[in-house]
Amino acid sequence: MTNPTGIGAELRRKEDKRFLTGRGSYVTDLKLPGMAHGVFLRSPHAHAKLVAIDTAAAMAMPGIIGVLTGAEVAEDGLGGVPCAWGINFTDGTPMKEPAYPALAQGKVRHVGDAVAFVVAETAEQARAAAEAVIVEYEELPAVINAEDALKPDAPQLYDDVPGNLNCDWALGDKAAVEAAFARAAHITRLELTNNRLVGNPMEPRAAVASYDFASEKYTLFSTTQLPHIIKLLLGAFILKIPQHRFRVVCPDMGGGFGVKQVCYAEEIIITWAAKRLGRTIKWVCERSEGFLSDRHGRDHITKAELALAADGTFLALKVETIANIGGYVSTFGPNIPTNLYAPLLAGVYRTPAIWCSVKTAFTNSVPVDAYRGAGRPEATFVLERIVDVAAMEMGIDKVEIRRRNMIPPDAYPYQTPVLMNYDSGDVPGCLDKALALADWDGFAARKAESAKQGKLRGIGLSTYIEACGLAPSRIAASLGVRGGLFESAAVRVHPTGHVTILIGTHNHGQGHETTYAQIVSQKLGVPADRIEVVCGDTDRVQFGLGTYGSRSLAVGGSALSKATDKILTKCRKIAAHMLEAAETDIVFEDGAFRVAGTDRAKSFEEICGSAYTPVNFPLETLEPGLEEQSFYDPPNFTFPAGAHVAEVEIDPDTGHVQLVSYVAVDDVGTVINPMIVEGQLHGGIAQGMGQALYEDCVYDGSSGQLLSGSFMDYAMPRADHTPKVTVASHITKCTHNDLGVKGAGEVGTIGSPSTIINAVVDALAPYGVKHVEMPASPPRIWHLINGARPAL
Ligand code: MCN
Repeated sequence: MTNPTGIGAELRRKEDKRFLTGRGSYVTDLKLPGMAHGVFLRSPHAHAKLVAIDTAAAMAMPGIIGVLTGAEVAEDGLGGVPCAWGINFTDGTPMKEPAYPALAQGKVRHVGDAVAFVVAETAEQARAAAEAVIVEYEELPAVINAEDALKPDAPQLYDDVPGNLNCDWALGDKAAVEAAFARAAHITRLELTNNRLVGNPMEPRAAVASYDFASEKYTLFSTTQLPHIIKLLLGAFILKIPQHRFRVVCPDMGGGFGVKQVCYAEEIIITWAAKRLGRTIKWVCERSEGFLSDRHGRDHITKAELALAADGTFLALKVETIANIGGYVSTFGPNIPTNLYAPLLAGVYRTPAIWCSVKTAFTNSVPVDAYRGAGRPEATFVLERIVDVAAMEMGIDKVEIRRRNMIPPDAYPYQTPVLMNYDSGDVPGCLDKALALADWDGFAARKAESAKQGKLRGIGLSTYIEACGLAPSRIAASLGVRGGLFESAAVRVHPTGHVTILIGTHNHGQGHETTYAQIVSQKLGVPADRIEVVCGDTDRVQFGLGTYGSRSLAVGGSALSKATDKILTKCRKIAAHMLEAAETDIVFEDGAFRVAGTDRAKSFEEICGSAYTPVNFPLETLEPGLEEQSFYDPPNFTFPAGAHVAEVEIDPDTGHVQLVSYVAVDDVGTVINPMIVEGQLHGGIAQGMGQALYEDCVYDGSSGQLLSGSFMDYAMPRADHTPKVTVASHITKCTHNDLGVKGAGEVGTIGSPSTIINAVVDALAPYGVKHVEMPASPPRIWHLINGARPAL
């Protein structure tokens, strides 16, 4: 019998009822007794010496409770903002990791760097007092562009980081690549930039912190994707307090997109200040403040070369990237353009030799960290762009060149030359489906139709593969993760048969309350509306490493599956005892435990009730209660993959690009909820479209001022920019988790920028255009069409 709320059901999201009726509970909604309000005073300069800070006038302002600066931070020996994932130079020495004080000390290194925390009875009073803090700066020259930062005469951000070089990192076999280039029939060269982005989750960051002097316990409510990691990093390593005296809670959250997966200076300061000032404090980030202090994403400059045989077979790929990591090392910062980038440069192709070098550079800009896809969209962009250019240069059809080089389904498991061992996949199958759904062969007619309207039409194709489901601890540790990367889930079955799931991932838009309930519903036969999911509270959930890297289902869901199996095992024992049968004779079907081949059965609810009323139990062998947990560390990443096709129309008079259709065929393994996966795809593709066509984080190169610091200058994609998106599945199951699942949270963002830019370049083929930088904005396209230099 099919379970209407089990795996594969198109169940509407359980959590949406409270969101759509305004009953969500967000950090910003919190009003705690005696709560004061904090405001961060931020540097207006990109690079300056902090000469003096005078807080006397601010301390005399109405309602003021305290003004804290780097001096107090130093006085209390408070540790700096931590990095959880380090990288090494090619000679094995660790990256340069200068101190990142939570309030600036001695210097500021980007506009928006926090210099003081002002606390008052109301937010207005705190803002007014912050205006009264007098900071004397001595301005220094700034550097924003990562390539410039590495030049010999560039302004130096740190005395102990020569040449602003955080790390010079490499992966792959350079000698093999050079040998392949020496015998190549053709070499395609491409220089490209992956533009800097601002995440802009719907809900800006916020935090409320308190300290209870009786229990000596801190509580931090924060908009974070990883409450337990914050508890560990901030509690154990920065505040140096016992773990049981620190609770971190993230209730409902309006999106994260990677921006909220780091340990922020603001979280450190507000928690420390709550005790130091003896008050519960709330801080809510303004949208414009978020532009200057949320982690940014991407920002690469790359030179890529692809060596090919005369028939278009890929022989080797060489990639040299300079990645901007901003003014400080962020929690996962240097790891994104290295470990999450270079190992994905093989894509879905059998390129025998790959070498990638990455220089990570400090600049006077906001620190760069994860943004949806984190490293993998950048790799896909390099690869899928250079493949298109190679096809163009060699006169080979762009579908055909991909087919000739693709890993065939029977070659899995497939070991790439850059670390990854793909366990399963069928990208040629995805490609066939995508081309059919997009009516690839009918494009010429549509192009002719557009031409009649005076429009240029282009079609673009891209494949992708990504590594997600972050864990595996052992692989992650070998790549520099400072700690494990597993996940935990507990299943508590109540005497009535209702179920509570306690899980270490965090739901902030992905629909976990629904999909986790579906997994348990499938296994226990309990309808999903009798199952609740608890996450985001370190005092309630045993442990967890949070949500990022599309890991929640593959790692958290697998832990949940294992914990639920343990419940079933115990239920069988109870049923065997109650039915006076051997445990091996008990089968579980249609919601009841039955003695095989008989009509003697006990319903799931009866078993649950018995678990809590064990009067007749053999208590020496069977414990009362029904609660199990599992800590799951997978053996490998999961590798979602797919093929996407986009069509664009360009107005040659204005340079405006309209995305007119988009087809995505993805392999995310077993689909738990097709509607949720489709929603994840739609959101991810909209974000990729944002990067390809609209969004650009622009600094003034000399002053270091952020020019795109509001929604007036930073163009977010809107609903009316988005065409109908056709989503389809082509499934191969993950071979190493029980559910056969791969991640789905980032695939849309990974596959779409290259697909859309490939379509834009195709439309501009009559003008001999080989590459278009992102975003393909109207001025940039207009200048390309009109033969002038590309504008900003
Ligand atoms: N799913 C499924 N079947 C699959 C794969 C996934 O039904 N085969 C479901 C999952 O059960 C889950 C959702 O799809 O409900 C996404 O699952 P998963 O791929 O495990 O990704 P995570 O839940 O770990 O989410 C993280 C991912 C990332 S890294 C970013 S960034 C991102 C994203 O998800 N940020 C988001 N999607 C987002 N969606 C919203 N609304 N808001 C964000 O901030």
